[in-house]
Amino acid sequence: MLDENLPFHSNPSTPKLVLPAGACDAHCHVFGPAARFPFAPGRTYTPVDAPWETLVALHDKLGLSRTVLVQASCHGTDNAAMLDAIAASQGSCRGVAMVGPDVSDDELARLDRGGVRGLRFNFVTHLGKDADIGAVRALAERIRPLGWHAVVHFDADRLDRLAPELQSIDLTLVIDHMGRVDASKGLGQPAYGKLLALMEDPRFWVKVCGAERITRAGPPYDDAVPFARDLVARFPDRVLWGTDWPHPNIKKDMPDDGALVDLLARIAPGPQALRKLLVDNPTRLYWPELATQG
Ligand code: 0GY
Repeated sequence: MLDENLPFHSNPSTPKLVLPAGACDAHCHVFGPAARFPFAPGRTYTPVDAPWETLVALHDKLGLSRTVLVQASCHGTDNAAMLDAIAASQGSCRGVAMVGPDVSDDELARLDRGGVRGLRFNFVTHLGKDADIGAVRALAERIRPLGWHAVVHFDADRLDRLAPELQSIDLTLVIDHMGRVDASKGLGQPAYGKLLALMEDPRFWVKVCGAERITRAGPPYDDAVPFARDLVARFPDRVLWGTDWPHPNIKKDMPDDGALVDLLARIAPGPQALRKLLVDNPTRLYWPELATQG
């Protein structure tokens, strides 16, 4: 049975935290509208329509001025909705695409011109079949000359198998949603230790969003926030954050995006940590032409 997603929060709060100029939502999605950008036939869920205009209005309210759209499995390898949004953004939006192993060089070049700066690979049970690691490795060779990176989205139970495979890939690798560790098991759990071990390798980055995904306690995510805070403290120059709007596959307690922004006061306390997380780090990865040296 195809899962129908819940609608996103209808009236998110205005955050109390004032974000730095140029703050970037480095993980969110546009979905559809289905009438214009149909969903993939082989998808495991049907999202709500989540168009670019709605995301822009949300970002205005939250104090975010730049965006990284991440292709989600419900659109498969058809990146059209994302490319359309990037084109409308006048340079304030970049993207992470999904492609098949047989993607042509011309298509990669077209995606690059369209603002794509990375490829995403899923290793998540509820999203269907895992990406083929051989294909990931082959694509890594092809996208390195473009200056792209790979975003890897995995369930924490894949870490034992995946860690050595990912370590053998010569590319910057960004881990989604804090490696989807189970927050209720605490910072001392083996899976989190394995994530930290991966992060010791400077090629790895991690997104410290996803508190609403790794929590078992629910809002205000007191079990999950310590993981994000710990990662920011340990690896201040290789962390990213995003809203994950419109929150695909969240089954209850649809997040208030304003409250997610306010969590940043606990995740990245102090202006320097916040600026690295929201401005400097996403600039280096997605707008390298604007990054200052040193
Ligand atoms: C996310 C998380 C999810 C969905 C996808 O590709 C996807 O469909 O990533 C999820 O279901 O956990 O990053 O948006």
